[in-house]
Formats: sequence, structure tokens, C-alpha cells
Amino acid sequence: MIDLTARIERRRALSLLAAGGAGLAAAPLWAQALVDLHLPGGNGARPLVTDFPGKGPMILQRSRAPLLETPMSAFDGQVFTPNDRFFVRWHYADIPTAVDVARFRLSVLGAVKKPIRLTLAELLAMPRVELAAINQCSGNSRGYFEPRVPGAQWGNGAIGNARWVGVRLKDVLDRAGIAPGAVQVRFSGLDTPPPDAPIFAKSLDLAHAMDGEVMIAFQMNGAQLPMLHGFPLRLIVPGWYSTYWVKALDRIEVLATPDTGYWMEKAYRIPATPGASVAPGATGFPTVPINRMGPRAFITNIADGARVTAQAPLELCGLAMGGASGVARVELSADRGKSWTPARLGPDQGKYGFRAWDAVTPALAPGEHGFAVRCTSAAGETQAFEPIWNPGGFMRNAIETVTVRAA
Ligand SMILES: Nc1nc2c(c(=O)[nH]1)N[C@H]1C(S)=C(S)[C@@H](COP(=O)(O)O)O[C@H]1N2
Ligand SMILES: [Mo]
Repeated sequence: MIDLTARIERRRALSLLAAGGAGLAAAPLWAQALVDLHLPGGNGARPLVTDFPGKGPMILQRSRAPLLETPMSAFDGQVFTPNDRFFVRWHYADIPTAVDVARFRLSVLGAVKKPIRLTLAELLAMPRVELAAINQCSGNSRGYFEPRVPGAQWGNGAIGNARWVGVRLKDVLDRAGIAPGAVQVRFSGLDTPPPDAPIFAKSLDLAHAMDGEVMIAFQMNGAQLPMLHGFPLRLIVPGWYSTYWVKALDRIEVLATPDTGYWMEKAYRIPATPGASVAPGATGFPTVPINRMGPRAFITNIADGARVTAQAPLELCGLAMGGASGVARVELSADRGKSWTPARLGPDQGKYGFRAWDAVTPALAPGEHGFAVRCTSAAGETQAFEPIWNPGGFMRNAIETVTVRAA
């Protein structure tokens, strides 16, 4: 069934994509409203746009290649982030806008016994797996780094949780057969770099790729993968940052020597220090490729600076994540961390997804109140107030505080 309105919307959106580099400073006509991300370094205002294919209101960080952030209000009341509100991030402007599903092939080559080229029909006929997992950009919340670091100045919305359906990467690799001596597996997709730039490719160690959890998804929240999220196939690396979740995946190369490409050896590296933190401005420290996520928690029903009713209790709720393990507990503090009370946890939908939480405060005295929320992962990591710093602006997971005024 084809809905004409949707087609018109889509055409507008595609022309927007084609317009290229529409500068934020140009006060775009298509911006319906501005959202203030309250970035400590200033310039936190961003247009809220609805012109992208299949997208509702999104915070525009960049139009080409698209960087769209989810407004915090879209996370409220649900653990799964709807596809039309899910954040979008591509490195290169030349992203796939159509895929011929009959001609598409997923190649598995390199250090394998027999290179294969799978059709989508062959993949769809394989045993399926389903998993709830959080896709979070390495640079989510980078805009809150102090001092500021280069890169997209994201607020907290470069994150989302979806139900992914697909096949196990292990099953696909087994069809080709791993050759003796293989050490890593490299993934790349249909997006094209500009001349002289390296193709976007990421690698996992062989044991990780073969762990039976890493999957190749073709469905997201019950729908086929949207184009912006990597139609027809994307990698899902549960518990790991989304830089590894290669979209529009069409090439899997088994490597006999570790990947020395730009995206593993130069980009997306974190200090090899506890918490991936170094002194602001530090250079020359050893680094490792970014990997597992840590715990985080967000209040989603009240925005920072909200006015609430005094002499009444306040209901707070939100989302938490354990990172590479589940959520062990979520706690709330009304005194900036001196004391904590446990929040109630919602149903467990899998250790890699969001967990809902809620709590009710005592009646609020008139005046200002700061509510902090922190998560402890099943692996025993707890969020801290003290923010980390690294030059990439990666892995921020400091405790979030929401200040309200009761009157
Ligand atoms: N092919 C391809 N896959 C990619 C990227 C890319 O630029 N090209 N960016 C990665 C990064 S850094 C992020 S944060 C996620 C974003 O996924 P999403 O747009 O579905 O939210 O895609 C990852 N996969
Ligand atoms: Mo990212």
C-alpha cells in the first residue's frame, strides 16, 4: 500500500538530503523550532526537524552526512525507542538511498575456507535470533565535555534501544568456514567515502565475532531496517558502542593479521586508563580501540529547570542501562549524592537493553531541588559524579542531575 502523503514527505526529505551542508547558521526555513541542549561550552541551540525520511521531530546536528539526535522527551514512557525517533549517524555524505534487494549480496571473504556471497533470501532462510539492545554512539553526550573537544556536540540523545531480529554472525561465518590463523573479522557497508578517504570499516576479534551474540539484523522494532539505519543489513554488537554496528553491511572480511585501517588504528580510540579518562589536554598516552559501554541512567519525565508543585511528592521515572551487563540497581538522590534511595525497576527485557525505573519523592518543600540518578551494572560498575575527559569525547557516563523548582 502506498500512501501519497508519505511519498510527498519522502520526496521533500530526499531533496533535503541532496541539498547538502545546509548551514545551521543560515537559520533554515524548515526548522520548526529550536531545542537548547544547554551545552557548557555554549551554542547549544539546534533546530528540531521533521523532514528526514521516516523520521518524526529530531534534533538536527548536521544534515549531510546526517546526524540526528533524539529529543529526551521521546524516551519517556517506553523502553524501546521508536524507529521514527531513533538517532542517526553516518560518517560520509554518500549514503545508500536505495538498494536493489534482488541483486544485493553479503560477501564473506578473506581467511575463509570458501568465500561466499549470500542473497537476502538465503539469509532470511537461516535460523533467526531476536535481541533487545542499546545502540549508543561513542560520542553520545560529547557536548557536555569540559573543556570542549572537537566532534559532534551531542546532548544525551545519540542513543536508542530496539528489538533486533536477524541471524547470528557466527552462523554466517560458519557457512564460509574460518581458515586456520584468522585473528579478526572486518565489516564494511554500502556508504562510499570521498576520494582519498578510507572506507568506513570496523573489526572485531575472531572470538568476539564468533560468540553467538553478535548478529546481523534485518529487522528493527518489528519493521524492516529503515534506510537511515542500514537497510538491508546491519551488525549488532550487544553491549559495545555503535561504531562497530556497521550499517548497510555488505562485506565481511576475515583477517589473518590485525586490522591496521584508519577506523581501528587512528579513530575511535580511548585512553588505556581506568575509566578512559586523562587530564584535559593530555597527549601521547597509550590508547586502545573503544569497546564496552558502561552504566547510565536518565530521568525522562521531567526536563531540567521544570516547575513542579510544592508540598506534593514528585513522581520521577526514566531509563537505565548496565552497558555490557544488565542493570543491578538504580538509585535516586535528592541531596546531590549524600544519600540514595533505591528506585523501582521495570521488567527485565534483556541485559543489553534499557530498563525502566520509577521513584516517588517525599513532599517537596518550596524552592529548588536537584535530583540525581545513578545506575549500578550487574558487573558492579557504578556511575560517578566526576566526569571523565578524553580528547575524543567518548564514553561519557557521569551521573545526570535534573534541577526542578517547586512552587
Ligand atoms: N556503514 C556505516 N555504518 C555505521 C556508520 C557509518 O558511518 N557507516 N556509523 C557508525 C556509528 S559511529 C554510529 S554511532 C552508528 C549509528 O547508528 P544509527 O544511525 O542506526 O543510530 O552507526 C555506525 N555504523
Ligand atoms: Mo558513533
